[in-house]
Amino acid sequence: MPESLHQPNTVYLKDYQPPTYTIEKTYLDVAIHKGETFVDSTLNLVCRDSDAPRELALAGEQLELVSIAVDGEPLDKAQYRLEAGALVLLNPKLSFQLQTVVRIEPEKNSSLEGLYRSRTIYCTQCEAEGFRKITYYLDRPDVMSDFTTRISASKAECPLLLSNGNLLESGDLENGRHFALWHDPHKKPCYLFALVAGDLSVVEDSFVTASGRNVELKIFVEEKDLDKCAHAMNSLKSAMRWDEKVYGREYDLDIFMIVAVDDFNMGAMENKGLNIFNTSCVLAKPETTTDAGFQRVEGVVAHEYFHNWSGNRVTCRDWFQLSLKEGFTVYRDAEFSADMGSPTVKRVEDVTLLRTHQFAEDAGPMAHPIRPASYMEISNFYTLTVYEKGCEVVRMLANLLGPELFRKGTDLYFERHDGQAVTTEDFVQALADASDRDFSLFQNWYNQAGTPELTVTDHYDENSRQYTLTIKQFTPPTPECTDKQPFHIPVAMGLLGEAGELALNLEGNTPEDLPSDNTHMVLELTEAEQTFVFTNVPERPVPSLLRGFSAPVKLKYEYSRDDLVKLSLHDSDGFNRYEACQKLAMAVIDDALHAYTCDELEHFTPDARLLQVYRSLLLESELDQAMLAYMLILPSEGYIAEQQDVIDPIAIHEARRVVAAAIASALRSQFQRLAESFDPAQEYKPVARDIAARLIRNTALDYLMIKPSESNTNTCLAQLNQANNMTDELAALTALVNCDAPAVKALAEKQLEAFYQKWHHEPLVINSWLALQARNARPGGLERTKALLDHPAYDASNPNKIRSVIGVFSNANPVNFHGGTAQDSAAGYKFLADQVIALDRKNPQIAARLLTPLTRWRRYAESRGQAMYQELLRINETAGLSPDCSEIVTKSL
Ligand code: B3K
Ligand code: ZN
Repeated sequence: MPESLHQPNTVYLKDYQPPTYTIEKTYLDVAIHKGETFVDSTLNLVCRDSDAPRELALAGEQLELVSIAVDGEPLDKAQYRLEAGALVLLNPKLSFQLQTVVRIEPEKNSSLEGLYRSRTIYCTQCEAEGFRKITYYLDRPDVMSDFTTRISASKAECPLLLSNGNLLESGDLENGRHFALWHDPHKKPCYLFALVAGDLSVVEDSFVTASGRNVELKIFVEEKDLDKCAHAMNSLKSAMRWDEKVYGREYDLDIFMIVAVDDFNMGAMENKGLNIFNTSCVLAKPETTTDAGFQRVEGVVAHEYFHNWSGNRVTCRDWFQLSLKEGFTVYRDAEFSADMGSPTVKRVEDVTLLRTHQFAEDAGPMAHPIRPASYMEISNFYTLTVYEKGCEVVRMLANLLGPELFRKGTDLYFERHDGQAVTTEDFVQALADASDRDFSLFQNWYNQAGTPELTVTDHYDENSRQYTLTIKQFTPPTPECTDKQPFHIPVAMGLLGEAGELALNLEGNTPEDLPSDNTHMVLELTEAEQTFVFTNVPERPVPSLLRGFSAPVKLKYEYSRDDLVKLSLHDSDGFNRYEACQKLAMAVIDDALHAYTCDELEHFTPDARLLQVYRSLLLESELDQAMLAYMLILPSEGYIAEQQDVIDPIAIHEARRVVAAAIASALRSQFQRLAESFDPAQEYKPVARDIAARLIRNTALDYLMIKPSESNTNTCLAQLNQANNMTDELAALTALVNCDAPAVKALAEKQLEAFYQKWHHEPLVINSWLALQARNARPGGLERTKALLDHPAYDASNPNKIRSVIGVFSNANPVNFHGGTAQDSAAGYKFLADQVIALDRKNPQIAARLLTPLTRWRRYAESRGQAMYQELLRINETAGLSPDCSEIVTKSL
C-alpha cells in the first residue's frame, strides 16, 4: 500500500484555480469486511472547458488500487500514473465515467480521518481532506456532486448502515450480509460525505418545520447511553426552531441523524443529514455531566445543525475560506446560546476564551489572518483565530448593521449563493449590498493577522464643557505582515458621571444621527488616529469603552483604580462591569507580582478597593449570580500570562495564590454562607438561573478550601457525597484535591479513589477525573501526570483521554508544566515532546495540536525558552514527522 510520505509544501490562496472537471454524479459501493473494505466508485466527470487538459489528478492517500476503468473499459497502464497522493489520468476525455475499486483498512486507520473504526463502529471524518483516504476523488470543496451510496456489511456486526440523505432501499444479501442504499438530493462537496456502520441504539423524535414538513430526528448511541440523549434532542429542536425564527432557515431533508462515537479528533462534524459527534458533545445527564458539559452539548448540537445552511447549502470555495462557514456558524451558535441563557454571561465566557487563547495565537509564531494566505497542512488551521476571531468579525458586521439590516444581508447571502462554493468576500458583499454600506476597509479583518491595540487618551475642559477622546490603533507585526493597514473598528461606549450615565453629544453628529437612548453609542474607527469631541459634558466623565467587547482588540486607557471601582459597580453595560472588576483584580495581581519580585509576597495585603467592590457585589440583590461568580474569580494564570512581556509562570502562580488566599480570608463569612446553601434535595435543571446558583456556590467553596476550617472541609465532603449532579460532585472533589492543607491530603486521595470506583464505567466522567488531576497545581504534577498515563483508565488512542491528561497538563497546569527551576522545567517540556513524537505516528492531527505550548518559547525568559526550543528541535529531527507537526515546528523555530 503506497504510504503518503509527501513532503509538506505550501499552498497559496493567490494560486487558486477553479477545477477543470466537475463530478456530476458520484456512486459509491462500500463493502465492509473484517480487516478490509472495498470502495467501488463510479464518477461522472465533465470538463468545464472546451479543451480537455493533458492530465487530470485525483487525490488519493493510503489506497490500494484494485481496478480502474473508463466508460466501462479497463484502463491500460499507459493511460494513468500513480504518484504520492494522487492518481493521474493521462489525456482524459471531455466527459467520461471513471470507475475505480480500491482496498482500504479502516481497522488500521489510527489517524481518525477517512473511514476508520471507533470501538465497534465504522465511521468517517472527511473534512478537510479525508475523503481521499476513502477513494480517488477531486477532493476540494468547490467540486459539488450528487451522491448515491450503497453500503454492505455483516448484518450481525453492523445492523445499522447509514449515509447522507434519504434511504432508498435496503435488504439482505448472501452470507449473513445486508445492504442499504442512500441518496442525498443536495449536491455537496465530498468533505460532507459520511458513512456509519455498526450496532447502535436509537432515540427518535420529530420536528415539524415552519412550512409544515415533518422531519424525523434520530440520535444513535450505544445502548448503555440511551438515557443520555434527551438534552441533545431538546437542543436540536430548539436550534431548528431558532434558525427558522432568527434567520428564516428551514431544514431541507426528511431526516436528520446524529451518531455518537468515542474516538473523534474534535467535537463534531456537520456531514449533510448525518452529523457525527464525539460522545462528549452529545451525551448528557445530570448524574454524569456538569453544567459546562450540558452547555457544550447544546452549543455543539446547534453549531453543527446551523452548518446545514452556513457551510452545507452555501459552502467554501477553498479551504482558505474556512472562516466563511466557521466564523459565521460560531456567531450563530453563540447568539443561540445567549438566547437560551444569559447573553452577558455567554459574552463573558466567550471573550475570556478569546483573550486567553486566541490573543496568544495572534502573538505567536502560528499567527494568521482569519482567512490565511497560505498553509502547509489545512488541519492546522482549524484554530481559535478562524473560529473565535472569525465569530468576532461577523459579530462586528452584525452590530454595525443592526438586527434588521443584518438579517436582510444574510437573507441575500443565502439566496444569492445557495448551492454555491463561495468566498468571504461574497459574504461581506452580500451584507454590503443589502445595506448600502461600504465594507471595503472592513476586509482588512480577513486579510491581516494580529490583535489591534487601541490606545485611548482623553481630556476634559471645564470651561468649554468639552470632552475629547483620542484613539490610536496599532497592530504589532505578525509573521505574514509587519506593516498593518488600519482596521475598521466599532467602539461601543458611554460616559459615566457622578450620578449616572451622561448624554452623548458628539460634535459633528446631527441630532437625527443620535440614538434615542443617547447615553450609548458606537464610534467607528477607520484611521490610525481619530479624535472624538463630546460637547455639553457637565463634569469630568469616566469613559466606558468597548462595551460588550465590541471589537477583538486590546484596549489601553489609564483608568485609575477609583474609576474601575465606579465602573464595576455602576456601568449600565454588564460586560464592562465585569471588565472593570477584572482590570482592578489584574492591578492587584500586578502589585503581588511586584511583591514577589521584591521577595515580599508573604506580607502582601491586597488593595482594599478590590475587596470593597467584592463586598458590594455580594450584597447586590439584582446581580446575575453567574456574573457575580465571574467577577469574583481572579483572572486565570493563562490570562495573566498573556498580559506579560516575559512570562514567569511560577511568579504568576504564587502571586495569584496569595491574592486568592487574602480574598478568601477577608470574605470568609460571606463565602461560608454561600457554600452552606447547598441543598441535596434540590432537583437538577440545566437552566441559566440554577447554573448560576451552582457556580457562585462552588466559587465560594473554592475560596473556602484554600485554607479550610474543619467545618469547611465537612461542608465540602457533604456536598461531594450527597450531590445529585456531577456539577456539584466534581466541584467538591476538585476543591478537595486542590487544597494545600496537609490535613486534607489523605482525605483527598481517598475521595479521588472512591470517585473512580463509583464512575469507572463512565468514560466521560473519567475524562473529567483525569483532567482534574492533570490540572492540579500542587507540587509533583509531572510525576502524577505520568502515572495517569499508566492508569487502566487511560487510552493512548482516544483523543478525549489524550486531551484530558496531556493537553490539560501542558496548557492548564503551568506551574507544574514549566517546573520550578529551569532544570525542572526541561522535564515537563521533554515529557510533552516525547508524547508528541509517539502520537505523531498514529494521529498527526492530535499530535500537532498538543504541540502548541512549546511553540510559545519566545515568550519566556532565556533559560526556559531555550529548554522549550531544544525540544522543538528534537521533534523536528524526528524521522518521518507528519506534515502537521512539521509545519508547526518549522514555523516556531
Ligand atoms: N467542521 C468541523 C471541523 C472539522 C475539522 C477537521 N480537521 C466541525 C465544526 O466546526 O463544526
Ligand atoms: Zn463548525
